Amino acid sequence: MISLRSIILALTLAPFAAAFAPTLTSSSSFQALKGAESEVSFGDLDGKDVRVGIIRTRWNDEHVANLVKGCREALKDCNVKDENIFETSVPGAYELPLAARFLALSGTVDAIVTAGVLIKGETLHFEYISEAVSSGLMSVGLQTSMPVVYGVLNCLDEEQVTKRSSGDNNHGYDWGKTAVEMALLRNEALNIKTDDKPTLEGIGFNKPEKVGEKKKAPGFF
Ligand code: DLZ
Repeated sequence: MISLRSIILALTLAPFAAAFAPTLTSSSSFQALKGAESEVSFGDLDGKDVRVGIIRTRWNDEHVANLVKGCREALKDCNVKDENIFETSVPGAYELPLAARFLALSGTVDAIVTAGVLIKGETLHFEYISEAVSSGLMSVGLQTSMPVVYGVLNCLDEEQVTKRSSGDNNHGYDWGKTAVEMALLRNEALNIKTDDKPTLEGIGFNKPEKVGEKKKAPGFF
C-alpha cells in the first residue's frame, strides 16, 4: 500500500528530479546502445556546448587508442565540437587520478574521460593499481564536482581487452556518452553557463596531443 508519507515525499522531490534530467533533444528517442554490450541506454544527448577532456594512458597504447576512438565517435554523435575535445596522455593508469584532478581544478572542461587498460600479470601489481585508480578517480569526481568517467578496463588477458575495445563492443563509446550526459547534469545542477567557463589556452589543453610527440615547452601538459 502506498503511504501518505511516500506520496508527499514524491511530490516534494519531483521538481529536483526534473532539474537533474539530462537535456534530451527528443524525449522518446532513446537509442539502442551502439557501443558496449551492456544494458545501459542513452538519450539523444545534445553536447553542442559541452567541453570534454580525455586523459589517456600510453601503457597498452594500441588498445587505449581504440577506446579513445570509440569515445570520440560518441562525442561526435552527441554534437560535441572538435575544438571542445581536449586530449592528453599520462604514462600509466596510476597517473590518471592526479592528472584528472589537475584538469578538474582548471575548471576548463565539463567532464573528463579517463582511458586506460590494466592487464593482470604474475604479481599483485594489478590488484594494487586497479584499486588505487578506481578509488582515486571516484575521489577526484566527488572532491571537485567534476564528472570523471571511469574509463579503465581491468582485464585478465589481452583477449578480454580486445573484446571490449573493438568492433561493436567498444566501451569507449559508452564512456563518451556518459561524459556528455554527466556534463549536462553537472551544468544544470550547479547552474553553470557555457559562457562562464575559463579558456583552455595556457594550460596545455588547447590542442590534441599526438602520442610520442615531443613537447616544445616543459610542463605537465
Ligand atoms: C607498471 C605497470 C604495469 C606493470 N602494468 C600496467 C598496465 O597494465 N596498465 C597501465 O596503465 N599501467 C601499468 N603500469 C604502469 C603504472 O600504471 C604506472 O605508470 C607506474 O607504476 C608509474 O607510476
